[in-house]
Amino acid sequence: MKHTPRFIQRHHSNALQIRAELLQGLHAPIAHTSPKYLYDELGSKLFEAITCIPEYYPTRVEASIFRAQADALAKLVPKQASLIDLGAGNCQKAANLFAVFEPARYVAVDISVEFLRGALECLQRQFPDMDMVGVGLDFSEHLQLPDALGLHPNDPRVLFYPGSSIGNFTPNEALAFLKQVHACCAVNPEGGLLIGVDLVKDARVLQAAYDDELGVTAAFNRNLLLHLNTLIGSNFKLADWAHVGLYNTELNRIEMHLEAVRDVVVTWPEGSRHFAAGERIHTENSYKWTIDAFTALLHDAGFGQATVLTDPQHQFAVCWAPV
Ligand code: AVJ
Repeated sequence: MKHTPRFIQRHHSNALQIRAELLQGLHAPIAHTSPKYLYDELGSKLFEAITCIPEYYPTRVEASIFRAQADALAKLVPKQASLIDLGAGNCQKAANLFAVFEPARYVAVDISVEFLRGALECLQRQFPDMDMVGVGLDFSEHLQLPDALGLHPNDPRVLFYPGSSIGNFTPNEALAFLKQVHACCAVNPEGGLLIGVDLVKDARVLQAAYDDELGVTAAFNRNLLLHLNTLIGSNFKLADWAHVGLYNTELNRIEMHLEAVRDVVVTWPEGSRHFAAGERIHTENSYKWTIDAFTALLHDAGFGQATVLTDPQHQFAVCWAPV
């Protein structure tokens, strides 16, 4: 049977809520924005470019683990499952695993549904027999898959959360999120979670990965200002802001900030804010985990004994956590 992809758009927050959330963050003593706003159309493309730069090892190392451990993964992950890809982006990581997992259905979930559309249509042409659904959904607060998906409770569910996106959550938020993921795949005892996580390592390696020489990460971060100008009608000027990517060794996290290079006043329809030279907007955290802390987290979220696959240098880990 030849399939065409279906698309479902969930609007969790309307323009007014987004505006209120952003303004609240911009007015806070330490201004901050949610990392999800890094991903407008250009932001998603810039992130794709990041995955190609020499210093950004996570994507490459994770792919090498998937390649080297394909046989082990084929034994762990159930076949004919619904493969639910959280933050699918260009869908390439999941597509590379289709031959290993033989999913009956592919559900691509991403906040940027427009980015998903092209990727999924292209993929459907390569795999005409697979049922494919694209879901535009912000699952960062609540993971609630729409009923319209028509997922059968009897089909095993494999949730796929690669790339160390889990690092955007604080450890407490990560626990709450993984509990929801567990509830989602626990409908069938064969289900589970396949997740990628970036590991604690030499600060210089981490720092370089988030402050690359070519300046792609800087462009990705600074593009947020252009997105904000569109979203709230502000007048951020790129020339006033510099990218900061640093490793916070106490909290085991990369932090991205935008730093005012001079005194600036930014205005938008409802108000304005003064930023002194050197003042920052905190735009992202990317937590790094140890294997022990992460397997404990999976256990606390309700999963069974996890299998951890890693690269020879222990830079990155891929974990299969059965329900
Ligand atoms: C998409 C959240 C996994 O934290 O490494 C890359 C985002 N930010 N460079 C990461 C990101 C700056 C990325 N995640």
